[in-house]
Amino acid sequence: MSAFDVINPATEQVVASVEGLEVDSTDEAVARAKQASESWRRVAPGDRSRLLRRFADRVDSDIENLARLEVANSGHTIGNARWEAGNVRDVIAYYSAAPERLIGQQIPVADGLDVTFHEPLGVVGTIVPWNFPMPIASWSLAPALAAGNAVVLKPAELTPLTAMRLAELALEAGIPEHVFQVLPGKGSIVGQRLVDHPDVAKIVFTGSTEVGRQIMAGCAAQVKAVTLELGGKSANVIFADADIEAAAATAPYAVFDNAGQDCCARSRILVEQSAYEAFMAEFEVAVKKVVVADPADETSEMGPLISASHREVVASFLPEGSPIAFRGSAPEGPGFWFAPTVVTPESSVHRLMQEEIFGPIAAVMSFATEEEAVRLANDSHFGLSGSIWTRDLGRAIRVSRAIESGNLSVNSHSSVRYWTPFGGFKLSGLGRELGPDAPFAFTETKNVFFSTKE
Ligand code: TAP
Repeated sequence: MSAFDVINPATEQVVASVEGLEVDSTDEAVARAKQASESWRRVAPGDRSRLLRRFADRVDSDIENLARLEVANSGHTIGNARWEAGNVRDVIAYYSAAPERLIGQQIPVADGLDVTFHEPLGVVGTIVPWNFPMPIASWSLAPALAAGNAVVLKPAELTPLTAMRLAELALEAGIPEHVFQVLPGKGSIVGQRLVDHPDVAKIVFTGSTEVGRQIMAGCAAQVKAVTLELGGKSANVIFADADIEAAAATAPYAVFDNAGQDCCARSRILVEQSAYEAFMAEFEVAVKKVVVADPADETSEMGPLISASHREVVASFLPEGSPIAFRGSAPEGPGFWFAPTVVTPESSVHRLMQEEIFGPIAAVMSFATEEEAVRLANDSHFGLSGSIWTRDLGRAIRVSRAIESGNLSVNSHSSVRYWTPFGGFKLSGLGRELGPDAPFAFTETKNVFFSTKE
């Protein structure tokens, strides 16, 4: 074990010191999880449901504490952090109804009875990034537990604290020991070991496309199931017939929320030429109004970036001579602050239009026709999210069908809903999380034929 410091990104102060696992201790945790999974899968569906409901209740009574931990560890605004803790409660409550609904099929056959069972996989490994430590953890752990699996969760090294608290709450709720374990440590050690370990039956990974590729290759060696939630460079497409005032007022929050460290950030804003000037004028006012301040302050709308090194990466996207249109403000002094910034590159091949920045930089371009809007929106290796603003219903349907992306919203920037499926096209990922079918992704389908011949 080796200890590492957890830093508050708004103050640069040490918040806690955490013991990181090594390969041996990861193996021990997986062995405990494997043993625990044998009894957890046999817990009666109604009892598994009840335990998960109690877990959701424990999270509910700890929301303020979890939120404060996330503000200190991740620099999330207190308002966002409370929403995130509430999202964990709701996700666990939603999937607490799944154990009694893992319904198989009865398929007509001659001379017998044919039925399918949804068997748990055993041990599920989930690897979580630092940008939304709580919700992303719950999106896999809740349906995986509901389907009768044990879960080993590796939080990001920068943000382990809320996941560690969730494991305590699970125990307090009566979830048996070792059914849900949190394993802090390095991705290259703990994460890699979960990928390589033969007793981990599935990996759910959320993070960068680069690491996702390595994980998929590691899983391929063992023909291990894998779900990947990767990066994004989503388009916010605004047609001239839309409510331009509403589109401009909401666009900053669709990209600068969580300081732009959001895989669903609408970081490419495409505006129809005839509305471009009007939009930009209102957008500038809205961007300058974004309150970038101490995330613990109730009025704060945007906090700092996660780390000094990430701020350097974000800043590297704006060398001398960058096409900056305007910027908002950010506090000075300690903390990894970065002011919201709007750029207007001339071509969609510019790296500001192509690469995921994962920071508060929005790129705006204009288009002339619906066809060009769709072409520009699809001119990306990613396909995770996006928005379409128009009052023309036919256009809304045509464009939402034509954009290559897993999650779109029309005349809004809807965030992820736990009861609808979520995931990406192209380099944004593989598989889907959330929605009613998620627990089935943590099972193997078994088909059994019972002969009725005498
Ligand atoms: P990554 O560097 O990819 O890290 C994600 C997680 O993987 C961390 O827990 C990390 O551990 C671990 N990891 C790193 N190397 C590993 C390896 N070789 N084997 C196993 N695990 C390993 O991403 P990040 O910087 O934390 O997050 C930012 C990226 O994630 C962005 O590109 C963003 O778009 C993407 N993201 C996507 C989504 C969805 S839903 N599609 C959601 C959030 C983030 P350490 O902490 O030790 O590095």
